[in-house]
Amino acid sequence: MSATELRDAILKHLEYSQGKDLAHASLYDMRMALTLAIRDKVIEPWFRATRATYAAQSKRVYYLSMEFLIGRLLEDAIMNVGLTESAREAVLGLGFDFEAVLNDEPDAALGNGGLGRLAACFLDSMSTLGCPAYGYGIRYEHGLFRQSFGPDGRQIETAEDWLRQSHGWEFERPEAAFRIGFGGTVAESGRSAVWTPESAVMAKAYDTPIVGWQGKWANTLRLWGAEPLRAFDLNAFNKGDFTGAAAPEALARTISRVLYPDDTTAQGKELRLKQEFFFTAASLRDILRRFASEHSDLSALSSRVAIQMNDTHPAIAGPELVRLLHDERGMEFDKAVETARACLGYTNHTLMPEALERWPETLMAQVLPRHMQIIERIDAGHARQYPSRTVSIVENGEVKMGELSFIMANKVNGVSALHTELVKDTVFAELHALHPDRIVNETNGVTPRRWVKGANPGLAGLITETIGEGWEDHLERLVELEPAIGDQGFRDRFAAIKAENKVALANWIGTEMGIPVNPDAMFDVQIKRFHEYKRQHLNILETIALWQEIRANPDAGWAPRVKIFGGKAAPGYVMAKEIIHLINNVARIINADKTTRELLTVVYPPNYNVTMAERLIPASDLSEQISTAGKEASGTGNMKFSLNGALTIGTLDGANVEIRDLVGAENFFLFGMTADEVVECRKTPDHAARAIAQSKRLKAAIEMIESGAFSHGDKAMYRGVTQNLRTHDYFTVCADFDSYWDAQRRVDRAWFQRDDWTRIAALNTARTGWFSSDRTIKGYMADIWKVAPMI
Ligand code: OX2
Repeated sequence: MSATELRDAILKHLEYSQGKDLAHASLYDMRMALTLAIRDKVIEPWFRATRATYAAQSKRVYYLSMEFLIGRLLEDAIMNVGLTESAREAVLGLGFDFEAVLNDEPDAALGNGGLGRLAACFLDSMSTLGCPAYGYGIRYEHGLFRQSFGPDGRQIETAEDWLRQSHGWEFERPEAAFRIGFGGTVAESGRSAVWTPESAVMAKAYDTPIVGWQGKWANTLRLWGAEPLRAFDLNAFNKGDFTGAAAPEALARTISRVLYPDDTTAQGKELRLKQEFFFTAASLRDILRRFASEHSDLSALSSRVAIQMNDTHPAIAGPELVRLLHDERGMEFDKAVETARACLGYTNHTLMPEALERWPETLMAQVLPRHMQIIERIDAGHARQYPSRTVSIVENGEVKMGELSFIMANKVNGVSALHTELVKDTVFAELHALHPDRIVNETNGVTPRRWVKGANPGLAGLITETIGEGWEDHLERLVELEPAIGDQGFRDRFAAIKAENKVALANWIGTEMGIPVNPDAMFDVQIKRFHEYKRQHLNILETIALWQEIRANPDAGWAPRVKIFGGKAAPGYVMAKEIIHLINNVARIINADKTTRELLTVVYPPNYNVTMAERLIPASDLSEQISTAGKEASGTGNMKFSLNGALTIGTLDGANVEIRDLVGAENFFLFGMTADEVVECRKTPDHAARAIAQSKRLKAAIEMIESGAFSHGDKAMYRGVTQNLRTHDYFTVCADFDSYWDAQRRVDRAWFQRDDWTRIAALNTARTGWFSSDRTIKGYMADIWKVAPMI
């Protein structure tokens, strides 16, 4: 499509969809008109893909996820249909700033962090590979909260409202609606049972087409919105009870109102359980309806249907599918269990005990009485089959969703090599012994379209110039860059692109935050959710220690650094919020110190999201991946940094291990204990006190916080953090501190060998093509879903 044709299409939508002429069009009108013109281009591959899948009677993948952290769609879609240049020219020709139009799109934050962003990368890869697939989730009215910082540096949360303006991508599907019940009673009827729910809501579908690279294929992201069965109570209204009249509607809508802002702790909330059942049950009904439109024999279900449970959030899919097959379609119980299992896969994303969902049996029985019975029957069946087993799904009055998912899935996967081994050895050790072929590894990946081509057009251009076209969907081809890295000219270009990205980021930080940063300094970046295991406090302690040493010894050859933090803490996570507060106040004090200004700046832009990540990652020199070993299941940010030519300072945790193997140990700043050593260390009860006594720098940094230096003299302000470090320190910040400090000094030294730094940065890009989510999805297709690509 030429720029002129696209221009005409935009004008048509301005007029007929937005009801505006060009003279009166706002930025929003222009963005919507462009979105609709691009969406039109996506419809054709979308229909084609749907028809081809029906014609081939192909098996379909259903990716059930509570979270899809998609970010903005417009720029990505324009790129995937190959219209970036035409769109820029057309929009410019109509008198609008192209970047401003793209920036007008709200960031769809229907997820918390890695788990949700992984789901979004998977959608992109499934469409790119021609894997017939649906993403199923919840159409939250309010995505992840908006973060700001109060004048004192504390995190403030406000509601996010991405749907305030109409969402240009989605299609409302009033015909695809299912009634989803809760509570009530169960009556035995012959061999099965009849569940009569006490209340119900409607799940209504909203479809967003997701187009793959080069527009060859498009899949559907189907999100469910909750609606009342009846709009409102006219009788109550007529009696003057206006609030009462609207009550059923408000209650029903609550279910898809907000995304739980908690990344790694299970929410013991009835609403959360209802949300999980709501979207899972609606998706399963939709899946069975589609299957029934093509086939009549339900025992063939697993040859046509692969359902992936992204974490345990959709774990109720097991019992619900059994209920649909057994109670509602008369399949014999054991056969229903077998059939369901043959369809289901389960991805585990964490080993942290507090993140493994458990529901009180009483709550489960109250919200989903029939499912509770089915769960008990599945549990009993498993016990009968494996009489020696000691694990069970229901234990101490709780339903353990991890065990339920494991037992109801035919494949269980971890998300990095190390994590998968730990899954086998720890949380699911006994189940693994009983089912030795069930656990497989599928190391995470990221989509190179968004994270290299879109976010870093300069680097993408250099790659194409060097190795030719076609690397975007064959990222393993990045190894072809390696011979070029020996050329001074190539390295200079590589360095110049990084420098340009850094200038752009420095300007943005200057405008947004009013903090001047030196673009020639090392950009040292830690962006991710705030959690003690991710150890942002290790980073800020090292920052304080560094600041002190620079002051004491300003001419010791320090590498100038800009420390950049980004990320949100769950609103109820007190310790993580205290760490955020501390970082902001350390930044305030350090940035005000004229004597160190040239060497150290700390910036923490608020409201980190996908769009901000796209800005920060291409401009980063150093990637901080410093979690306590054994705690970060994989990480995916770590992959984005490496691909964009940042060097990593990190522990042997999650996918860091694989990154280090690929880029070479000599090109990775490793520090800290291994997962096994961490376990050993914890056996010494005073490991933290000992580490503090042995490290004068750590001791001084903690004491400085305790002195009130960052809290206007208030010595008690950060006691939560410091006392925890001194006494408990479960995440072994203290024990790893000196090793981290030493690694940072190795980073300093490396920084001064700038050409060699660039060489290593380029090697990071060249050697990490394996982390494309295309590779990950091919793994799922072959090992778990048994689905062949359609293109
Ligand atoms: C995250 C994990 O913490 C992270 O390590 C991983 O890369 C990501 O999932 C994708 O697999 N919630 N978020 C995660 O786990 C849970 C639970």
